[in-house]
Amino acid sequence: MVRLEVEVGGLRLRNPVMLASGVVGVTGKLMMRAAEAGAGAVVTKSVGPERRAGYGNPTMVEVLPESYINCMGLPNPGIDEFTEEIRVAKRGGVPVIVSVFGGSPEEFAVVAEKAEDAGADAVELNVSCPHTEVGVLEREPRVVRQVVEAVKKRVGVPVFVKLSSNVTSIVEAGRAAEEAGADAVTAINTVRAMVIDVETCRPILSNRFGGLSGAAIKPIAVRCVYELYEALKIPVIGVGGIFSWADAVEHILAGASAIQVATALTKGFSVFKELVDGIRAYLERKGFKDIREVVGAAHV
Ligand code: RRO
Repeated sequence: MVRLEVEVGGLRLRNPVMLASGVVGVTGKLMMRAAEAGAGAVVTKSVGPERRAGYGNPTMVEVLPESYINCMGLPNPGIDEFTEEIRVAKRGGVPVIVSVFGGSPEEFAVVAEKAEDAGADAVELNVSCPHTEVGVLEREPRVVRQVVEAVKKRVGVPVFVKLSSNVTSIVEAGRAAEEAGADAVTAINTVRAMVIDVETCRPILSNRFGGLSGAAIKPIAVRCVYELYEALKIPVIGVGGIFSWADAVEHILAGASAIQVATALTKGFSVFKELVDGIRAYLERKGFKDIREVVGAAHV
């Protein structure tokens, strides 16, 4: 039997396939469904201090096969109302990681503390939304450091930091997170992008800019995971363009201790079992006993 259990930044997972932050993480019931379908952990949609409506439609468009640009605009009910969804999600029986954002380090810390009080097993700091005023500020390594320091002072659960590729050096942001005490980094958030309608001659999305996710960003994500694995001591969680077991294995070979899926959920919840079974079959075929043997194996 191949061992698929992993430990990521102090969190034990029955398998390395997590639900990424995104539209499925808006309700506790949907997160329970992901857990029942085989996810090793679930991450909520990002939640902030106050209710936010998000942007008007259109907020999502398919631009290439299995690739979308979204500009949801951080819609969320605010952490006080969201605590009920966290409690429901916990019934799924796998770790619940609450994705947190705020307009300042202090706001991040307040939201993270409330998430922990509601039962979050870890928090993932969203310092990387590609198309909001919040994200633009926080991508700077200096601000990443301030946000992580503020949150680490306030919570006892593991702190993950979700990074952006929309920077000169993702490694600099990763180093800032690590030095400030982050327990793991997640790479990557969506890639800042745009699509224009040639008939109306206008950008299609209401916010003009959005974040590209899915198959089109996998090579960017794998590159980022590889660079972070090489530079950091803390674990890297890989996300970006994972639809098949081979996509997942590519991230793991680049250095991901666990992986996340979001866009692949457009194919249904069966993706969790397919990925777990596929990773297991790959390890067996290659003669490995433990998934940890292949984490970062692409590095010489
Ligand atoms: O809500 C969004 O528009 C959004 C967020 Br917070 C994010 O981190 N990444 C993304 O692609 N969309």
